[in-house]
Amino acid sequence: MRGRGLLSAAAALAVASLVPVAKTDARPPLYNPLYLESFETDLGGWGPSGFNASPILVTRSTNAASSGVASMRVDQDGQGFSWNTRDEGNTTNLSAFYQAWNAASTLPENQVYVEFDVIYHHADIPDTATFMNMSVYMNNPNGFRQVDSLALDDGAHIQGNIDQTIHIAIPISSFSGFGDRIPTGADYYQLGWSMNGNWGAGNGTAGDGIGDATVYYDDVAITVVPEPVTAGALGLVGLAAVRRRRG
Ligand SMILES: [Ca+2]
Ligand SMILES: [Ca+2]
Repeated sequence: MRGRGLLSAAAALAVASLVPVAKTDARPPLYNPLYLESFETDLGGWGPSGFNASPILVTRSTNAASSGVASMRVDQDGQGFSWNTRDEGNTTNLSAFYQAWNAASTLPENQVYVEFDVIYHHADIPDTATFMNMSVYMNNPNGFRQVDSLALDDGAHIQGNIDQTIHIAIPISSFSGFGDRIPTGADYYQLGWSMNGNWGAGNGTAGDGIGDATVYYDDVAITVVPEPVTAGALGLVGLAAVRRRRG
């Protein structure tokens, strides 16, 4: 009897491991934020990219959030890849977003991160899809660079209506291109991202719930890895510890 019980438990575990689980990876930025937008009062500088391939609608929403009560909602009409969102800091608006990029421009690219939460709320994603993912781009007078294949939402989660939140944290050095290419005092700095997936055809209008897929984004941040403790400071701490022990 006992043996059979153990076998059943093992079988249950094996079954459980095959069932997709709800994944909540929402978290505050991992590193020190130069810029943080949680969409609690408005969209900040965020809106449509202006070069989206599909009809889109970008709005502030309280349907889903990873911090506070609100997030940025993007409805895309019709499946496929489309660059949907954008913020732009420039020498006219001199926004917090602009100041953050200008400050980041003087740092090594592997110490500056783009972070945000991607919220897949499956009541707003057609069950026909077998995948959704995204690419992130940055654009400034030194060029357009991107990172692809981020934040995968697979068919098991989509068809099972199992919501998940995925935290993105990518160093600037991982964007395609090479060298330190964020210019200081640039005319403009842009950041944005795409949606992509195979949920079927649209009807030409975003936001009407027909042929649309919807994704929410929250806590968009530009962050900096904290300064490591210098070897000199570590040496002093070590010396103090030795002195205390001897004393
Ligand atoms: Ca929020
Ligand atoms: Ca539609």
